[in-house]
Amino acid sequence: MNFLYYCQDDNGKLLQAVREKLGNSHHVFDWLNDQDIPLENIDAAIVWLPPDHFFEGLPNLTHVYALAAGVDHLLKHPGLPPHVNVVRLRDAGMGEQMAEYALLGTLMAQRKMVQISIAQSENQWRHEISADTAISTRVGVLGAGALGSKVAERLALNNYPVTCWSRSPHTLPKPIVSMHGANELDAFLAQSNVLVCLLPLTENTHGILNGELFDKLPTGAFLINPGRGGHLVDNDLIEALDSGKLSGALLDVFHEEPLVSSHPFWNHPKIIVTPHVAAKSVPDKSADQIIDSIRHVERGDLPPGLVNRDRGY
Ligand code: NDP
Ligand code: OXD
Repeated sequence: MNFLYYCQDDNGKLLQAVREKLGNSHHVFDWLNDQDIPLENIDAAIVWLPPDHFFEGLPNLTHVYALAAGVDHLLKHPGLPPHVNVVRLRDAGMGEQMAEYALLGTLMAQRKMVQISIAQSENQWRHEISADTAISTRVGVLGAGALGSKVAERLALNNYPVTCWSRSPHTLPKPIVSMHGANELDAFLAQSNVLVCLLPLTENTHGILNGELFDKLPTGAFLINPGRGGHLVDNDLIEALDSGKLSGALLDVFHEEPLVSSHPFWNHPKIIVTPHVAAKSVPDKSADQIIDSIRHVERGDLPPGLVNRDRGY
C-alpha cells in the first residue's frame, strides 16, 4: 500500500515512526519533501491540516488518517473526497495531558486564583478570599469520549464530584455520574460549578458555549474550554465574566489560531489564554494507533477511530 503524509509541525518524528513500524511492504511518501510521488497509486493519506489542493489527483484514495482527535478541520476541507473514510486518533497520549489541564483549571477555580491574581495586579492583600472545598466544587464535563472520560476520572480521584454529559448514555466508573441528551442538559448545567468542554466541533455543538447556556450555570461558575474555539461565542463569554455570572475562564482553543494580538481575551483579567497546548499527541502512540487502524482495514475490518462523517465526529 502507498501512503501520502502531510504534517508541518512534528519535526519528522511521527513520519519516521510510521515508516519504521509499517516496514518495507508499505511506502509512505512525504508530500512536503519527496519528489515524483505516484499520486495515482496512493491508497491512503496521513494528515494534519493539509493545504486546499492536497487531495487533487488521488483517484484511488480510500482512507484518510487524521493526526488529531478532532476532525472538524478535516471534514471542512474543501478537497476531501466525499467517499473516503476518515479515521481519527483516540487519546494517543493526550488523555493524561488533558486530565492535567482540566485539573489545573479546576484547582484555579476552586482556589479562586483569578480573584487572587486580580488582587495582586492591584497590590491588594485580599486575605478574605477563601477557597472552596473540592467536594463542594462540582465539575461538569461536556463530552464523555476518549478525553472527557479521562478528565472525569482524574477529577474524581481528586475528590471533585463529576458529571459527564454526552449524546448517548454511558456507564462511567463510580462515582462519576453520566447524563445525556438535550433533555438532561439544563439539570447538568445547574450543578456545574466548573464546566469543561470536550465536545467535538459539529453542526450540533457549534456555539454551544453561549450566553443562554452560561445563564443556566450556578453564579460564579468557571469555564474551561480545550474543545474548539467554535464552541464558544466570544462576546457572550466577556459579558458573562463582566457581569459576574462567570468567575473566570481557562481557554486553549479559539475561532482563529493563533489568537490575533488585538483580541480582547488576551488582556481580560478573568481569562487565562493557553496556545492550543492542552494536549499534544505522542508520536510513538499515534504511529501505533494509525498502524493498528491500517491493519484493521487490511483485514477488512472497521478501523478503531472511524469517524461518522454524517455525525461530524
Ligand atoms: P470523542 O469523539 O471521543 O468524544 C466526544 C464526546 O462528545 C462523546 O462523548 C460524544 O457523545 C459527545 N458529543 C458529541 N456530540 C454531542 C452532542 N451533540 N451532544 C452531546 N454530546 C455530544 O472525542 P475526544 O474525547 O477524543 O475529543 C474531544 C475534542 O477535544 C476533540 O474533538 C477536539 O476538538 C478536542 N481536543 C483538543 C485538544 C487540545 O489540545 N486543546 C487536543 C485533542 C482534542 P457520545 O459518547 O454519546 O458519542
Ligand atoms: C486534536 C487537537 O484534535 O490537537 O488532536 O486539537
